[in-house]
Amino acid sequence: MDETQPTKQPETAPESPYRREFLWAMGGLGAATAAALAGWGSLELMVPAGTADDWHKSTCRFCGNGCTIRVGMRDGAIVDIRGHESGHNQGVICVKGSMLRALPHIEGRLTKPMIRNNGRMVEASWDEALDLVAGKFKEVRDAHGPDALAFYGSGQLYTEESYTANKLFKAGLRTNNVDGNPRLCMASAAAGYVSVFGKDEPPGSYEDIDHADLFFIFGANPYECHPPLFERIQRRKALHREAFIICVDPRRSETAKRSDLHLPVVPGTDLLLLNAMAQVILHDGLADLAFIDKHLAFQNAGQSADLAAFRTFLQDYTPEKVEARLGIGADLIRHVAHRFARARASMSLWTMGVNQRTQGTALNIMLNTLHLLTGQICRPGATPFSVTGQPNACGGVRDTGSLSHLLPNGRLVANAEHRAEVEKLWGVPAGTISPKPGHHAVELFRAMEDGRVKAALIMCTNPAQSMPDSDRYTAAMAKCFTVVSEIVADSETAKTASVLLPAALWVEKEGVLGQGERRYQLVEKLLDPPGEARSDLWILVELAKRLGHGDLIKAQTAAEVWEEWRHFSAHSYYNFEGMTRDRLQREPGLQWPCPTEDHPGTVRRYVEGDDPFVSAGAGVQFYGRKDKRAMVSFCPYVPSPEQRSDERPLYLTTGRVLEQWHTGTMTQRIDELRGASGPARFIVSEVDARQRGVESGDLIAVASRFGEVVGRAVIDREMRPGLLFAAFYDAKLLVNRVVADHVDPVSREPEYKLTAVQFRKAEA
Ligand SMILES: Nc1nc2c(c(=O)[nH]1)N[C@H]1C(S)=C(S)[C@@H](COP(=O)(O)OP(=O)(O)OC[C@H]3O[C@@H](n4cnc5c(=O)[nH]c(N)nc54)[C@H](O)[C@@H]3O)O[C@H]1N2
Ligand SMILES: Nc1nc2c(c(=O)[nH]1)N[C@H]1C(S)=C(S)[C@@H](COP(=O)(O)OP(=O)(O)OC[C@H]3O[C@@H](n4cnc5c(=O)[nH]c(N)nc54)[C@H](O)[C@@H]3O)O[C@H]1N2
Ligand code: SF4
Ligand SMILES: [Mo]
Repeated sequence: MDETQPTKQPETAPESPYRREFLWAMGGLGAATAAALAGWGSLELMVPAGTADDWHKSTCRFCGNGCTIRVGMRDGAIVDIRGHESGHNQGVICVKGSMLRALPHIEGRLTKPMIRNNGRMVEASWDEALDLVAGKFKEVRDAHGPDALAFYGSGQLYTEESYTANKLFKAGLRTNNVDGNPRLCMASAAAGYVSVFGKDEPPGSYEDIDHADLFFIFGANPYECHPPLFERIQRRKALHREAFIICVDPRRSETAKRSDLHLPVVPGTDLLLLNAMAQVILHDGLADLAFIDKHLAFQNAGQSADLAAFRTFLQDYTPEKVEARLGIGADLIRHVAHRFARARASMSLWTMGVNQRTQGTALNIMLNTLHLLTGQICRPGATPFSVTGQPNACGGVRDTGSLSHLLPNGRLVANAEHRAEVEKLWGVPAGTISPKPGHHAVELFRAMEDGRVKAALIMCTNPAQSMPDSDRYTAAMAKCFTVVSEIVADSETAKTASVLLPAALWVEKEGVLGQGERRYQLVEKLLDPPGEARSDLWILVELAKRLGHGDLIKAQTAAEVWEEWRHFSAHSYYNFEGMTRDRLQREPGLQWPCPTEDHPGTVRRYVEGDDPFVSAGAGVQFYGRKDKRAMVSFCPYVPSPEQRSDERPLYLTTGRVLEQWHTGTMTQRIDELRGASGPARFIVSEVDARQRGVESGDLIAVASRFGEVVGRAVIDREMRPGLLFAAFYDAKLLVNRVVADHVDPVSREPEYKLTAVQFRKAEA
């Protein structure tokens, strides 16, 4: 293993900081202002460049924006972080990225393996811990079969780690119970792309922002969640006056406040808007009929259909028929449909307001469909774009097929041909991979609850805090033999673990991250991990040996796994064989397809001259499906199972704030970030608060049919009545105890965005 020697690749120093760069580091111009207003210790960030002795190209480990950064080091420690000017993010990073220098030193790092003994965690050696885990896994498999085992991973593991875990469990232990937090996040986006294009991952790139005239931001809050993207949109607008930003969000989010038009839809109803826009586009002659004729196919409930049938289907969704339920007037719907279709280039950007819905797949299909109907696709600036949450949900999990129904590069567990291909590439006997898809995330925790799953390896995720209906699933984990690989000793999940394994984080290990625009970037090792912490790859390799699968998991270092995986990809449309380690070290990321070492990577997919898989003379070709057409499916609106009633007259919606990452295990331990966001609170409207005699700062009890939590309320004048918002970063609030766990029937992603609740003033 290359665990001991940092693989440093110094670069030249960045130019000295100037004001704009400082603002970039603050998370976009607007974010800088917000941070200043929030009393953010802004001087913290003004470490002048030059205090560092050497600089290293790296990648931020937080969000799916995947910012390329420079890490400044002195005397073996990280002293500075800057955005990399040659990166796709053009030097821009946000507050979380700029605080990465503090990450390795957060309090409470786990430095030794721990084993639960009579209810107490006691320190153990690696040999003791790994022998115990391997022994228990074998015992469970022998007594109950391989499907009593499971792996629950993360879009924050490196590609080499997810790939190895997937291979070990599916081809070694022979269970497809491999799932992870991308199921809670990107599953609906992936299901949408596969349904429409036959292949996952977006056709366009961030670069499209520089060409778009209309930004259709739908169920996303990039001002807080992807600040450099929103800054790029604002820059486009500053340079190009016609650019127009529409934001569709029931909440007046920070992004909505900065948009030209905010459509505050009734929570959970926005498929009505997309269907109505399609109706208007076809009715008012705004469709690109030549494009439709050449490139699209239609289906209704699995049966082949046509454009005429689609028009008829949409008759139920005229603006007049949807306006009352949607909460947006018919004229405004028409106006938006016309703007979308008529813009020179329209770009849609969407995230969890769309994916985390029981109609998440349908919403994704319709967002892609609006672009197809109008020909707003495969041109600079014209593209549907699902923005990704985690730094490696795309590269590490979707592309490697590390979900329970998938095999690498878009192949399916249930498809015999796909299994045979993968068995051949992995060099295992035919019939090794089980034909039965494993459990998706929610089902996996239910299987722990009722004993179908008896032992699980959980890596780089904190489901006790991030799963919906979290009390239920925390109890389920406590019943199971759970092995948790973590960087801190006291995450909510670590508290339930049978065995805790200390993990190296970010630049304490090496690996590839694949962000949201098909771009793969290398993170090189710059620091040694504390104590006995080891990389997740090392843990998987050592476990494989003890489970008798050392022959299968031959590649043991990140570089060796990457070589195997790069060649594997050549047998698919995900081909990135041209991304050698050497290129990834030199270049600030490459976008696949990238089949050869001299290929520059693909900015626009399905476009001739850019995408190497498009046939000569085709212009645009949706080659992902056999008929080489994109598929439009009819998507009837189905109301959410969570409906407001007299008993629970409000919706709780949940999400994120700028300075905090997910369950807060990292960002809550960095003073500047914790100070900036403060503790998590329930944001309530003035009307709802007054009705219940609640003032800002009061404790309230919020109850759903899943549970009750008590937390502080903050009245927000701009909050719509009937809606509450809370972020889930605070272990003292644990809002997911009340969040509903209904899933989308196709993607199996939970509907975090809608829970019917009541609240009342609570006593201290
Ligand atoms: N600061 C920060 N940034 C992050 C993360 C983080 O933890 N912190 N996490 C990363 C990850 S993994 C992810 S997945 C992304 C998430 O990024 P986003 O999806 O942008 O963020 P969320 O806050 O989850 O939700 C987005 C919006 O959905 C809206 N919404 C709720 N219900 C509905 C609805 O019915 N319709 C519509 N149209 N909108 C609705 C909410 O009001 C919210 O403003 O962020 C990534 N970036
Ligand atoms: N209410 C509500 N809940 C949600 C959502 C929502 O919008 N609302 N969003 C969902 C979404 S989109 C997502 S992506 C999930 C995220 O949910 P989680 O993945 O559970 O949240 P994280 O805090 O990112 O958990 C990562 C864990 O890995 C640890 N860690 C960090 N680096 C490493 C490493 O290198 N190795 C190992 N082994 N451990 C490491 C961290 O300390 C942390 O405990 O939350 C979901 N839950
Ligand atoms: S958190 Fe996201 S936006 Fe912020 S620096 Fe990191 S990758 Fe960039
Ligand atoms: Mo996510």
